[in-house]
Amino acid sequence: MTAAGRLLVDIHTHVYLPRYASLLRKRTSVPLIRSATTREGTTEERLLILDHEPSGGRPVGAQYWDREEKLKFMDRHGIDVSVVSTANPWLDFLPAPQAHSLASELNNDLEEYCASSPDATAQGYSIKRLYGFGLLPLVPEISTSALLEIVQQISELPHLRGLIMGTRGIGKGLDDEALDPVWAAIEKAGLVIFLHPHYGVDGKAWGDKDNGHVLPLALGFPFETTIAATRLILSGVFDRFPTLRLLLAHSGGALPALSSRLASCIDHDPVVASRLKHDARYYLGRLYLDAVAYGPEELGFVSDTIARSERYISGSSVSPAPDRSSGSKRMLFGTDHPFFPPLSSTEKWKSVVENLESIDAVQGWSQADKDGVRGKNAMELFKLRE
Ligand code: 5CU
Repeated sequence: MTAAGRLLVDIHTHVYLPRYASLLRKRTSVPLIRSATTREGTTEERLLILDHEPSGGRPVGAQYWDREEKLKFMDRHGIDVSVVSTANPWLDFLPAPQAHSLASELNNDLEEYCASSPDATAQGYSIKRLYGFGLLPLVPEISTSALLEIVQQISELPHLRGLIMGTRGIGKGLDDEALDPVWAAIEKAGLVIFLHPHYGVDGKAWGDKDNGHVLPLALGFPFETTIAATRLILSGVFDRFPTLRLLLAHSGGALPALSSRLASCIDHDPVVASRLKHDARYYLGRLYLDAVAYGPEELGFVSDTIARSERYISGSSVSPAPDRSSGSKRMLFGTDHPFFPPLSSTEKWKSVVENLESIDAVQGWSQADKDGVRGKNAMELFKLRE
């Protein structure tokens, strides 16, 4: 039996539920799944989700949709509990009525996927091995009432503890005032929003060289998250909804590194300077960030930028040195499974091992801080103690 404080919880792990995968198989434009013949003459399925996907898509298989494969992956890496989310591009490409009905069906599917999963063995706690983030039909022309209905649905499904969303909102991005009733409902329901990229940034920035997936994934994805989260901060969402819980993918992208520059640009802009209640750096301390950064120095730095937030409470006389340990409380382990599989067959995935080793090697994090990032923070954020 594992002590509950020592559970390993993966909060960044994806699935294409069977219903979603069947939809992708029927499509003729991206996103889609197609059958292809390999050089050996066998048939395989290939996934195309990104614009200009290199080499006709990537091979996909059961690890993308089969729950048994998720559990096997968890067992192989010692992961006790996963909070699973539908992978990008969610429902973004669908017309509003279809996005609405599919969101509802996929949320019920994910509830069943989690509710019927095995129990995790934790001393004194009764928990499942799988929990989930639901989906909202965030597409143009969707009505506010449809969005609120789905927030309500998610809040009533006992194994869904949040929702995943991309950066486009209902067409104008996440700083669109039309989303205020949605933020209010999510805040009231206590659901965690997992903000995840899909579109990257303008592909022209990547030049002509064939660098495969590297630039869009390493830079485009995190920059997209950086821009979306910054627009949310600038729109005053965290002043209007101070207890909204937002979890950023890939350790918040470049936001931690650029937050003081952002604060300075705001200070020098007469239009924006009076709009926010706090210095921009304050809002970093209101966020949750995954620990999918692949390096201990990055994790340590990110936790510093979270920790110093208290310095920037307007009118506060407190000016403590950043306490890396307190910053760690808002960081949570993730794997990005089933993405980033190893290129050759190995027992454990390098991408997972690197993130676990990084957590272990952060200077200034105590054993309790590391246990927090590995699982205890997730247990608290997602209220996994039933
Ligand atoms: O490799 C990729 O394309 C991806 C993706 O699409 N989504 C994700 O979460 N990670 C990697």
